[in-house]
Amino acid sequence: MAATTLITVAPTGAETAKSDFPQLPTTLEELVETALACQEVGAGLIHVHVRGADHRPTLDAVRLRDTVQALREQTDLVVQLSTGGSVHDPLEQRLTVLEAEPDSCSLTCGTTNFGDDVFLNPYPFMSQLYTQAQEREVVPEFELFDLGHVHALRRLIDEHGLPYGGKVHVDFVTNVPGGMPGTVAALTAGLQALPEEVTSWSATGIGRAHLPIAAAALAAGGHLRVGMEDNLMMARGQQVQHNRELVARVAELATLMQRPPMSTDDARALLGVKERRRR
Ligand code: KMH
Ligand code: ZN
Repeated sequence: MAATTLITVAPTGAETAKSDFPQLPTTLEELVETALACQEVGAGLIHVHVRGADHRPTLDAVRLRDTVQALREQTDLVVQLSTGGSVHDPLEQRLTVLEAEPDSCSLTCGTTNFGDDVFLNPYPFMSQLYTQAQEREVVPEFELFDLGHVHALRRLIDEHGLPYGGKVHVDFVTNVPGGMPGTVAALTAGLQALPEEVTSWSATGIGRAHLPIAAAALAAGGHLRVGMEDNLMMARGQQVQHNRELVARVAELATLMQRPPMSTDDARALLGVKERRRR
């Protein structure tokens, strides 16, 4: 079991509207402030969805590049861009995210129902994203929403070999309406099916599954993802005011479990990311 815990913060996502939740960080200034505050309390990696001037999700190339650059210059966090985008983003445009040269990118291992929408990830798209990430020396994080996604990861590794950096890090995204439930049983089934090439794993629970999945992941030796992308409530009737609160809460839990937050240097080594910082 890892002696320390990688805490990923997913501060924004693509689903919540700024008008509904004004404390959601959507501008670059808010994102950098959030990243620094989360780093301060134990985050090692930031999973980023970029918003436009209208606060809506965008895959605009300039904004993506500026965001990566600002986070890289002003924080020590591993910078991961979402290639999932929003359910409305075309596959072709989702591939262009890699041009912004993030340290890491998400790679969802299959199509899934997503509430009333469909989050589309056909195998040829996954395969293209995998090989382009290898070529561009970007480390993928495999997002697993369902048991079938674990099986698809096996196929990707068999067909294309290991990702850039030689590590295989996966993240179980549980409790999406349409994906695996946020239960210990589902998480355990996923863990038992992981390919032996997997070197580390984390988990998140959407909404009410947030805390139970964090506790289960810590107990099972995994790492954690939290953030407003996944959960907007600290408790019933108590909204999250800042992503820092979610990171600080699980950092405390991890410390209590004698697996305190991992340093950003250790996070880089764990994931095998390329050194792109100019310092
Ligand atoms: N916004 C979801 C449709 C990812 O970032 O790669 C997809 C998502 C996964 O959030
Ligand atoms: Zn995401």
